[in-house]
Amino acid sequence: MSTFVVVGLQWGDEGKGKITDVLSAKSDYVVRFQGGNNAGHTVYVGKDKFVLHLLPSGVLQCKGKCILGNGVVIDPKAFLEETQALEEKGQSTDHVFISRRAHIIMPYHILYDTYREEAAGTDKIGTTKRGIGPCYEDKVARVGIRAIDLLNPEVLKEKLKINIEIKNAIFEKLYNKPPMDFDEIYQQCLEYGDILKDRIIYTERELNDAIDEGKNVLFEGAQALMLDIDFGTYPFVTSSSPSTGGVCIGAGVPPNKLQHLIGVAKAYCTRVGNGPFVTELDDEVGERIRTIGHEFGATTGRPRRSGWLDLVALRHACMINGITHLVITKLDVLSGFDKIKVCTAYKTEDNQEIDYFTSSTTKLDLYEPVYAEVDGWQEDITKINSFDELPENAQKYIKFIEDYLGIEVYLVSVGPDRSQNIIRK
Ligand code: 2SA
Ligand code: GDP
Ligand code: MG
Repeated sequence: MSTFVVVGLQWGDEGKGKITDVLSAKSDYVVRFQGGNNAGHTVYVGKDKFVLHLLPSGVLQCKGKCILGNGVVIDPKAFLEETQALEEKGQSTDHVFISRRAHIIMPYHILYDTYREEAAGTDKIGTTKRGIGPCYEDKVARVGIRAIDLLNPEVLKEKLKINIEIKNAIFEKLYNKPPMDFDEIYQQCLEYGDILKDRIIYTERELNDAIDEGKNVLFEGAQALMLDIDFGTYPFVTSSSPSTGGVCIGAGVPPNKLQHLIGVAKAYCTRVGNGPFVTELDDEVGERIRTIGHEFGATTGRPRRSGWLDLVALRHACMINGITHLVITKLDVLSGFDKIKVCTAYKTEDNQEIDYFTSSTTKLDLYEPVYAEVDGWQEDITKINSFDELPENAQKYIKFIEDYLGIEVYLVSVGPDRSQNIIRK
């Protein structure tokens, strides 16, 4: 048995795509277990840039199968566009499959997401408007349409009719928007079913068998723990569980089969979308991090908010995920700073110092970061591939993180390319 789980530990965009790509060369399976095409995972192969949204980032390297598990929400249009774009670049996607239990993002989910965000004004979540939340809402409300339903015209017709009736009423009453046409959506879904029929398979049994047979299976998280529906900065979160625990629900693989729990964090923090961010820098330092780190949404192109590393939040993320292997990415972006700050505690509105992550989002907004300051380094570190060769202060920064979290950093990433990694011995 050889299983690996890669999850994000901050607010997404930690570089999970790159790490998954590197690890997936030896994988027999690469599996997404939550989220949908809200994700943006960037992988560089030489000068070629690939941004994966719905497909696993392992799709480029994995010689076995890539699976979108039951916990993923699938927009068939996005799926077809993404597979086609990869095929046009010479990358086969014949090895990509979808769980029969996965829920389908319908056009009304995207509209609902969009109308709701627009109507919320400044209170909006800042979603990617890909219909993710409304699709998960229908799943939990037990009215969702699953991949398997695309293959059964009668079942599909019945479910779609009810859904469209309800959504049309909501759109008209709440948002004064025109109704959607049942026939158009139904015909489109039948077409999707026809195109995708050979890719829609029974995945949980196959995955469990593969693990029992000792195959390498890699589970790839999208978004990150601070966007987790339960443990993130609710309600400014996504609608799934991007934690290691999410694998069990979103792929049908039990906890005792999950071995290497790899958490990915940036050497600083970013967040795209609204919600609390204690270490956010709204100044030239934040701008410098955003510029050097190219911090712009890989799906929407939105500028990412940026700030210093928040160890209080990171410890919370490591605890919930049970991280066994920590990866720190983008250390190269911090080269050139005289001093680097790192948040070790929060000062509450009544001047108390706390070092745990609170569940109250409104309180988080009032907290101030308590910083430790470490000396920076000036050298370009992008070509270094052994820890001992890193500037002494860069080593000290990594060790500071390890000491605070009590977890060893096993990989430091110093550039976007597959080869720019320092693996600790
Ligand atoms: P949604 O669309 O319902 O999942 O949005 C809810 C919140 O989750 C955040 N979210 C993300 N945060 C970071 N990266 C994501 N993927 C793209 C990327 C985002 C982009 O890789 O850059 O391009 O803008 C992602 N997906 C969802 C979202 O910002 C909301 O805060
Ligand atoms: P993901 O959503 O976690 O997969 O991350 P994204 O792909 O959205 O954003 C991470 C960005 O940082 C991408 O453009 C990567 O190519 C890039 N990247 C990943 N690791 C490193 C690194 O160590 N250094 C630098 N400079 N860029 C990196
Ligand atoms: Mg991303």
